[in-house]
Amino acid sequence: MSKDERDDIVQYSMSRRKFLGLSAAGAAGASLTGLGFDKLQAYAAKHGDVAKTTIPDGEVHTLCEMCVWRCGVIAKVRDGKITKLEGNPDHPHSRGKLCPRGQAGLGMTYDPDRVKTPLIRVGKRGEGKFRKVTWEEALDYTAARMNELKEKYGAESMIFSTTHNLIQQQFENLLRAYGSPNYGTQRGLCFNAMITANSLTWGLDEPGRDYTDTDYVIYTGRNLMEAISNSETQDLVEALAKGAKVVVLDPRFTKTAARATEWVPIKPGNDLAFYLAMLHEIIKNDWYDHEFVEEYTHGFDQLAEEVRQYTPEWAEQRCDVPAENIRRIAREFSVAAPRAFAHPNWRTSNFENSFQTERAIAALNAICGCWSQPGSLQPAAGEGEGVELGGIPQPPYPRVRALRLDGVPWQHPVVPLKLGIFQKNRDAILTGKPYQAHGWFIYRQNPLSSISDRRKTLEAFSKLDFIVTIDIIMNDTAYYSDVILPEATYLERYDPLMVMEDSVFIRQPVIKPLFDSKPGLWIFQEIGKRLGLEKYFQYDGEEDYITQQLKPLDVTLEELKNKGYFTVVKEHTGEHSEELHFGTKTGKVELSSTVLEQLGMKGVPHWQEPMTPSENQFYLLTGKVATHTQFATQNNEYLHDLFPENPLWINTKEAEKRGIKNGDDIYVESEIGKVKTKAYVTEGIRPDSVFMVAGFGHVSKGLRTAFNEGVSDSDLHISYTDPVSGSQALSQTFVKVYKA
Ligand SMILES: Nc1nc2c(c(=O)[nH]1)N[C@H]1C(S)=C(S)[C@@H](COP(=O)(O)OP(=O)(O)OC[C@H]3O[C@@H](n4cnc5c(=O)[nH]c(N)nc54)[C@H](O)[C@@H]3O)O[C@H]1N2
Ligand SMILES: Nc1nc2c(c(=O)[nH]1)N[C@H]1C(S)=C(S)[C@@H](COP(=O)(O)OP(=O)(O)OC[C@H]3O[C@@H](n4cnc5c(=O)[nH]c(N)nc54)[C@H](O)[C@@H]3O)O[C@H]1N2
Ligand code: SF4
Ligand SMILES: [Mo]
Repeated sequence: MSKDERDDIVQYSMSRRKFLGLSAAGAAGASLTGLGFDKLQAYAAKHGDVAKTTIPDGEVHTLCEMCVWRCGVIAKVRDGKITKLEGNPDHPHSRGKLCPRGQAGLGMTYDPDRVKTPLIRVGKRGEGKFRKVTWEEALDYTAARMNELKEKYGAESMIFSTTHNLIQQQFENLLRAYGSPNYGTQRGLCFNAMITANSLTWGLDEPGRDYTDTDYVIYTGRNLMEAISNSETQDLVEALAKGAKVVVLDPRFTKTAARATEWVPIKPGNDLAFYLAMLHEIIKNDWYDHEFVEEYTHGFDQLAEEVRQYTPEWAEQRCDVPAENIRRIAREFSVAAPRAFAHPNWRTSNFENSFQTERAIAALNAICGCWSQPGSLQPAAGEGEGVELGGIPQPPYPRVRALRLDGVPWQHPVVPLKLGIFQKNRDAILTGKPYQAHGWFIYRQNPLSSISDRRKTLEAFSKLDFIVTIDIIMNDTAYYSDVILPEATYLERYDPLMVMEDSVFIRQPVIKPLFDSKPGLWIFQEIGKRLGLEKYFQYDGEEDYITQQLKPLDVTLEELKNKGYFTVVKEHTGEHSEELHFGTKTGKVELSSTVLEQLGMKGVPHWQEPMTPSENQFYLLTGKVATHTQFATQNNEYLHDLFPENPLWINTKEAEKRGIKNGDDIYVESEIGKVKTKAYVTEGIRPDSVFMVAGFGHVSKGLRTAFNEGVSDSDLHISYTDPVSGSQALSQTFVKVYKA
C-alpha cells in the first residue's frame, strides 16, 4: 500500500499499471478461445481474495450488465470467488451463451481500479485529488448540496441523467420526488431517430423481428455481429445458416457485412436516397401489398406522389449504389415479402436526415406487408410486457412548472419525454437558457466521453456548482465530479426485477459487495431520506423491494433466486394475430404522419440533403467492437487484452496518396479538434470515409489501464442534433488525415 493509500487523500497520477501478465495463464492470446476458464480463474484468484461469498461453492443465477441487453448468467463460485460466468440456457437473451464482454464480467468486479470508498473532491476539477470519506459523510454532503441548490435556484437547476438500467425507476423516483423536470437518458445519442420514426409510423416504439421464418433482411448500418445483441445476433447467424439473404448497407466492411450475402458500400448520409428509390420502384412496378396497404395504412397516395421523383438513377447520384442494384434489391425484397424486413436498426444517429431514413424504412416494410407475418417485423419487441409487478407505494410527486432544459416538448414536440434530448442539457448549461442549471446527478453514465465535443462538455462542467456521479470505476465523468459514490457491481447486488414477455428474471448478488461499495437501491433510498423524501422509498432493504414486486405473482423470493426466473403464463402459440391494431392517431400505419402534418411538416418520408465533406476531407464514422461496451470497458484488463486501442480505418488508395502505411502514426483533424493515432490501412472502407471504434482516449487518471490508450472521437465530433427526433448526428463530422 502506497503512502497515499494509507492517507485519506487519493491523488490519481499518470503512472500506468504494468500489465498483469494474464497471458501466462491463457497463452491462447487474443482469440476467443483465449476466453478460457483457466484465464478467468487465474484472474479471479489474483483479485478475488477480498471476497467472501454469500453462498457456498456452487452456482448463482443472475443477469449480465456488461451491456443493456441483460443476458441470463450462471455464475460459478469457488472459495468465495467468482470463477466463471456462463450463459443461462433458459434466458431468452442468452440462450446458454454469453458474448466476450459478458464472459469478461469478472474483469469489472475484480478491477483493481474500482472506486473503493466514497470520494469527495479536494483538488481542482480534473486534478484527480479526492478525499476518502464514509458513506455517512458522502451522503450527508450530497443531500446538503442538493438541498442548497433547490433552495437557491429551484429543483429544476439540477439535471439528472442515466443510461438504461434496471433501477431506472428508482432513479426517476428520486428526481421526481426532488422535483426536477430535467432528465436525460442516453437515447438522444443513440436511437431517438429510430424510435420516433417507428412510433409515428406504427404507433409503437420498436418493432420486433422474426428471424426464424425470414428469407430476406436489409440492415442499414446495423452491425449485429459486432454491436452485439446476443439473442438477435444468434438469430441472424441461424437465419444465414438457413439460407436467408442478408443485405448490409454500410460504408465499411463490418463483420456483419462479411457474413452477409451482399455488402452495399453506401455513401454515408445517403441511405435515405436508397430507400426513397426502393419505394419508388416498388410502387411504380406495382410490387406492393395492395391488401395490407388498403386495409391498414394511411397516406399511401401522398407517399406514391412524393416518391415518384426518386428514381434509382436519381438515387445512384447520391448514395453511390448503381441504379440496377437498387432495382434488383427492390425486386428481391418485394418477392421475398412478407417473409422479409428492412431492419429498423438501432443507433441510427448518423445524420440529421436519419429520422427521414427511418421513416422511409418503416414505409418500405409497411407497403410490402412485412408486418406480423412469419419472417417479418412484429408488433412488439417483447420487453416489459406481459407481467404485472407489485410496486412500492409512490405518493404524488410535487408539481413541476419549469420548462425542460432539453426543449422537450416545448421546442421539440415530436420527441417523447422518456427519450428527451440528452446532449441539449449540456448545451443549455453553456448558454444558461432557458435558465441556468447548477447541478448534475449522473448515474451509470459517462457523458463526458459519450456526448460529442468533449471540450464543450468540460466547459459545461466548469459552470456547475455540484456534480455527483455513481459508478463502479473512476470513469471520465466521475474524475471531473465533486462526489463519487461507488456502486456494487452487478455481481454483488440485487436490482429491481427484469420483465420479459411472460417471465420475470432476477439479478442477485453472487458475492458480497467488495470494498465499501453499496447497491443502488440502498444509495437512492439513503439520499432520499436525507432530502426528507423517505416516503418515496418505502422498502426495507433490497430483498424487501423485490418481495414487494413479487406480491401479485405466485412465487417466493427464494424460489425465484434458485431458478433465476419465473414464468407467469406458459403458452406461446407462435401464431400471428389476424387482428392488427396500431397506436397511431388514425389507428393505421401512418405512411403520412398526421402528427408531422399537424405541426406543419411534410407527413411522408422525403429527401433531405445531408452535409458533405469538402475535397480533402473524410466522413468520420464511429461504432462498436465486439469486445467492448461503449466507454465503459476499456479498463477491464481482460477486454483491454483483446482490444487495447482504436486505430483509424483508412482506405488503401487514400492512405497511399498520403504516404501512410499500416501502423503509421497519423493526425486526424476536424474543425474542433485534432488527435494522434495509428493508421489501419484497409480495403474494407469507402475511400471517402474513415472509421474509429468509439470508447477510447480516456482522460481519467483513475483508469490505470485505459488512460490515454487510443483516442476519442468525442474530441473531434461537432455536435449536430436533428430538431425533429432529437437524434445526434455522429457521421456528420468531417476530418483531414495526415502523417504525423
Ligand atoms: N459489442 C458491443 N455491442 C453493443 C454495444 C457496444 O458498445 N458493444 N452497444 C449497444 C448499443 S447501446 C447500441 S446503440 C448498439 C449499436 O448498434 P449498431 O447501430 O449496429 O452499431 P454501431 O457500431 O453503433 O454503428 C454501426 C455502423 O454504422 C455505420 N455508419 C455510420 N454512418 C453511416 C451511414 O450514414 N449509413 C450507413 N448505412 N451506415 C453508417 C458505421 O460504419 C458502423 O459500422 O449496439 C449495442 N451492442
Ligand atoms: N463517438 C461516439 N459516441 C457515442 C456512440 C458512438 O458509437 N460513438 N454511441 C452512442 C450510444 S449508442 C450510446 S448508448 C451512448 C452511451 O453513452 P453512456 O451511457 O454515457 O456510456 P457508457 O460507457 O455506456 O456509460 C456507462 C457507465 O456506467 C458505468 N457502469 C457500468 N455498470 C454499472 C453499474 O452497475 N452501476 C453503476 N453505477 N455504473 C455502472 C460504466 O463504468 C460507465 O462509466 O454513447 C453514445 N455516444
Ligand atoms: S450481449 Fe454480452 S454484454 Fe450484453 S448482456 Fe449479453 S452477454 Fe452481457
Ligand atoms: Mo446505444
